[in-house]
Amino acid sequence: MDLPTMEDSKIIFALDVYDRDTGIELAKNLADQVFAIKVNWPIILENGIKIISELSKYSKIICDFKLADVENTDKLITEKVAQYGAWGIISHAFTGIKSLRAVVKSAGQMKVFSVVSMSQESYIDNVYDKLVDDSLKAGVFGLVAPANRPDRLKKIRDISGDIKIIAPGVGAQGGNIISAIMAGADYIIIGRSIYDSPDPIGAIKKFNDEATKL
Ligand code: NUP
Repeated sequence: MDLPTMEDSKIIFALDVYDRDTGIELAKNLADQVFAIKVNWPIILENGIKIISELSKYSKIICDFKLADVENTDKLITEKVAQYGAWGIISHAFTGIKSLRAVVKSAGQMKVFSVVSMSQESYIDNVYDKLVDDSLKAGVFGLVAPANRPDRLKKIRDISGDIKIIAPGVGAQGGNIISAIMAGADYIIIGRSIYDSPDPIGAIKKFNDEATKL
C-alpha cells in the first residue's frame, strides 16, 4: 500500500479525539508530515474498530490499547486489531513475558511496542529494567518510554541496544524533543500540542524542524 507518510519524520501524531470527521480530517492533512499516527481509546470508543481501516488509508496506524491482561485475552484483542489493518499495537509489559509473547505471536505483520516506563510516575518505575528484559526476550519491535523524563529514557536506551523507542511526553506533558532524542528516542509521540493548536500543520512542521536539527 502506498501511503503518503514521511519516512524521515520522527513524529508520531497522537490522534486523541473522539469525533470521526475531525479525526479523518486531521489524518488526511497531517499524514505526509508524520512517521505514523497513533490512536487511543477515545476515537475507537466513539466510532468502533472500523475507524482503524479508515485511518490506515492515510498513514501507518499504531493502536495504543496498552494491553494488560492474561495471554488469551491479549491474543484475542491483538488478532482482532490486526484484521483491521493496524501497522502497530502497544501492549503493557508489566503483565509478564507470557502475555507479551502471546501478543507478539498473534500480531502477524503488526509491530508490537511495549510500555516499559510511563511519562508520569507509576509503580512500574521500580521494575523498568525487568520490563525491558522481558520485552527484548519476547521479541517486541519497540519500546514506549518517557520523552519528558530524559534521565529515565537514557537508562532505558542504555540497556536496550538499538531497538526502536517511541516516546510520549513532549509539549503538553512538559518534555522537549531535543532532550528526548538525545536521550535515545527514535520517534516522539505528540498529541495535544498538535491537535489543540490553531495551526496543526504548522505545529508539526516546527516539531519536524526541531527534530531534524540534530
Ligand atoms: O507513558 C505514556 N504516556 C503517554 O502520554 C504512554 C503513552 N502511550 N502515552 C500516550 O501518548 C497518551 O495516552 C497520549 O495518547 C499520548 C501523549 O499525548 P499528549 O500528552 O502529547 O497529548
